[in-house]
Amino acid sequence: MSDAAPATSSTVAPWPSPAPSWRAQLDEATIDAVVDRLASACREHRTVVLAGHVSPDGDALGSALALHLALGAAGARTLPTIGEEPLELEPALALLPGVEALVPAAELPPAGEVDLLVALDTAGPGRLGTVAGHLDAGVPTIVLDHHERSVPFGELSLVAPGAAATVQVVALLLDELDLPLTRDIATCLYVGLVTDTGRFSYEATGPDAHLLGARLLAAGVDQATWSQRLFETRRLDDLTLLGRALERAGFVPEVALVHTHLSPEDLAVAAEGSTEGLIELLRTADVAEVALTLRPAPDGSWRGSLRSRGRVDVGRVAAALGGGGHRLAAGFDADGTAETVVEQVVALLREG
Ligand SMILES: [Mn+2]
Repeated sequence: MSDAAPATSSTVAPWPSPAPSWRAQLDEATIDAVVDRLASACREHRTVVLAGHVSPDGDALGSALALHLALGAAGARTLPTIGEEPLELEPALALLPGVEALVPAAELPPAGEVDLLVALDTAGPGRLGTVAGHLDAGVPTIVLDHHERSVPFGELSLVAPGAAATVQVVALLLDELDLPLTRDIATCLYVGLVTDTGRFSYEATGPDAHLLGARLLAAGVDQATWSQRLFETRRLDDLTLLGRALERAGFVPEVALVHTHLSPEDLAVAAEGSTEGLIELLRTADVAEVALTLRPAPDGSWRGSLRSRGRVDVGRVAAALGGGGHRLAAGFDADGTAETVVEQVVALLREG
């Protein structure tokens, strides 16, 4: 048998190593510099603002709170924050350990009294919301992120587009800092990991993401409770809206488009309802290559959302309608009746 032969059940092959492949995307000297900076912030009891992006998700908030709990216990004066007011957290995220320590951005100390700003899961300075004022005022800034199209900013930047979540970068640093992984810290990291990987299902979810998940479970994360809170709980109004939208779903076979819209009356009936997840649900239709939802905006126009299963570039369609996004997920605003907007989308899909 030659060396090049693939492993079969009769050959003895080593198990693949789950080391994070994305670590190669980071500059080792910058990792060392960030670790040094965070270690001295703890040693010297420095004031460190930890800011996730506005409209925070599990990854942004989990990253900020994990660092708050870990660096705070090690001596730093940590101020976790989100640069928007009023800050409305998803109900599950409002239960994260350390969430009570969140500081309203308006109550942060002035820039002159902040030693370090850590920007988390923020693809650009704009995602910091009002906390960007501290960046502009020259507070030394560390950026930890995993967004593909991150705008480089800050003095030290660790951006790993290959990582599935920013919490993976945070976990790497906590490891390098040799800080203990408490159950609370593990819970914050786990919530970021499980939400940004779509429960370990998205393409960017590598073996190392599973390994980190295993380490977090070993630290005592109550995964069943968090899974219920994050993925198995919806407001009744949300379900009412989803029901109405699904009942109205239409199909255009020629371009494999499944589409639906909500009316202002629907939104009035379920005033607290969110259509979060509707578009992904629509895309699960076996006949769908592309899914489209239209939601009425307060000014009488439509907010359109598009999703593709992979073959069709919906970013192109949204751009042609004056919107934006990327290949698999995009959005646009449009005027007219729902029917005419659907017709425009169909015409653009036909061109592609
Ligand atoms: Mn993220």
